[in-house]
Amino acid sequence: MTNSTNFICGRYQLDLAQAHVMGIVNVTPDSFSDGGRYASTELAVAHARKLVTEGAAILDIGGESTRPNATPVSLDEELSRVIPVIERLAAEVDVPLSIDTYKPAVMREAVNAGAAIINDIRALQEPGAIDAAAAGNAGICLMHMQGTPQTMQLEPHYDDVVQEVKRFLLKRLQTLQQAGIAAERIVLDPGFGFGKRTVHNIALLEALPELLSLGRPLLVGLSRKSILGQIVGSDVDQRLHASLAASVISAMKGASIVRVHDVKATVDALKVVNAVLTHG
Ligand code: 7PJ
Repeated sequence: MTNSTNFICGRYQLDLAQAHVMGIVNVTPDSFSDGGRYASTELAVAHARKLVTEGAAILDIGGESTRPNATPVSLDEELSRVIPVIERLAAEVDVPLSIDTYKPAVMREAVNAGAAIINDIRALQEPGAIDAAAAGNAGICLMHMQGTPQTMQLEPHYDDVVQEVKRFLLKRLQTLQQAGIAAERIVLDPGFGFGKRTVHNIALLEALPELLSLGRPLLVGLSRKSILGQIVGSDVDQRLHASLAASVISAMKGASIVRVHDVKATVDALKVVNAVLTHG
């Protein structure tokens, strides 16, 4: 059965007719503690548990920051950050775990450790990434980015941002299907803030219904991003209300998964959206 709202991810199947919350779990060394790897694993696992009790339908686990100008992390370092967290969570929570990586080796090990979704800001364009993702039955998020995290915000340029993002996502969707990956394993993401100016981000947010015409559910990540800071004029730790507005707009315009830091508040906001969208 092909159904544009069914999302197969590992042993899970999500019905994305309604909007779901993906909670962000960053596994980065705790700069305020000298407890090392054990401490950062414990912190991430505890945070992830809290997000599940707050209603996260998916947890997105990442070991390398992809913010503009972030320092790249080695393969070994990334593995040693994320794999222990995935192993622990796979044994104790009952929501799909997503691995936020573009490295094929991390994809493979994360899936072996229990990850059910591969969330790739490079849309499986690294050599070997398609094979790594195709191997199991993990769900896949394909995201659009112009440039690389190191350079993407220097001079983003588009003639028609919506059509260019749409064409890119369609091409990647087709390439994956040609590699034998079922469409039901794939969700699409316009990649807010990844090589985009404010006007581009706003145009894409407005045009989510157009991207939905690609036939797959949409994932949106706007939580605490600098585009919101530019609109509201607030620092990154003061963007909750702007982030909630962005999640509500995204869901009203058809996004199925919103990737956020503030799970409890977003779950409540989306309950209101879902009540309206399913009315009558
Ligand atoms: C996104 C992501 C996003 C997807 C990050 C941040 C930057 N994955 N990983 N979509 N953003 N799929 O959270 O500020 O927008 S990291």
